[in-house]
Amino acid sequence: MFTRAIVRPPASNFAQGLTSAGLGLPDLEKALAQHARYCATLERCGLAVTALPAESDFPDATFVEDTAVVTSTFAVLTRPGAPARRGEVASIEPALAEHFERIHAIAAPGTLDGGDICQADNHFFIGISERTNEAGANQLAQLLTREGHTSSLVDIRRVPNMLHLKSAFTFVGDGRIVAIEALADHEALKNHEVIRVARGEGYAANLLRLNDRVVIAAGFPALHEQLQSLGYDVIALDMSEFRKMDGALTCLSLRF
Ligand code: CIR
Repeated sequence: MFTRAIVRPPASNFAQGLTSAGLGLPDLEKALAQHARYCATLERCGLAVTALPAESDFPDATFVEDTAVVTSTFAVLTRPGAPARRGEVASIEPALAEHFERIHAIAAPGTLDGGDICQADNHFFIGISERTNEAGANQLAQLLTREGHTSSLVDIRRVPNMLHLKSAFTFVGDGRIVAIEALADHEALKNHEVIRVARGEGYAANLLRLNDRVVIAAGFPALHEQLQSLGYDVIALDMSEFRKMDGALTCLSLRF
């Protein structure tokens, strides 16, 4: 059960963030409207939303997920792989301190982005990517063991155009992972039922299971129907402006 979320709206210089999408510049007003609908959806799913102030020193700071890994009992401050994003962690810490007594941190030379961490009940998949290195992944794995969780490492560095692990797969609950073709047969997923995302719908693999509902990006009818036919109550959200900055649904919040 998720009861809370932390978000941060995009700042006026959102378009100056990092991106490799090649989809053009985002429209700030549209992004703010999409962000507001995103927050309203979290509330509709039963989460109390804390919105931190926009942070114009860090144009990617709206992607709060990358700054921490949060669970129901503890949090881990990350050390983002992109040097330009490292300063985002400082202002997340006080927000987390209001809710968590135990806050761990990833230390140099480790780097880790929250987008590379996929929790599936008691198990955590840790992506090794352009942003999360082996040192960061191993630090998190050790912390998780101490906290009573299991984890496995998934190297995505050879999967083309994959910024983070959760761009490639996410947990939809009920023992199921929604994955792009390139990772659907990965050894690490052998204990899960894999829902394969159709070619051309890869962006939709990043979805959110929030209590009784599943939130997906709008415009991906095959996955939408597939999830509905499995009995999920699906909400679709237009994510166009965040996609232009390589962002997707999970990136915009920390949920616990
Ligand atoms: C970045 O390149 O860091 C941002 N423009 C996008 C981050 C997306 N975050 C995520 O998938 N968790």
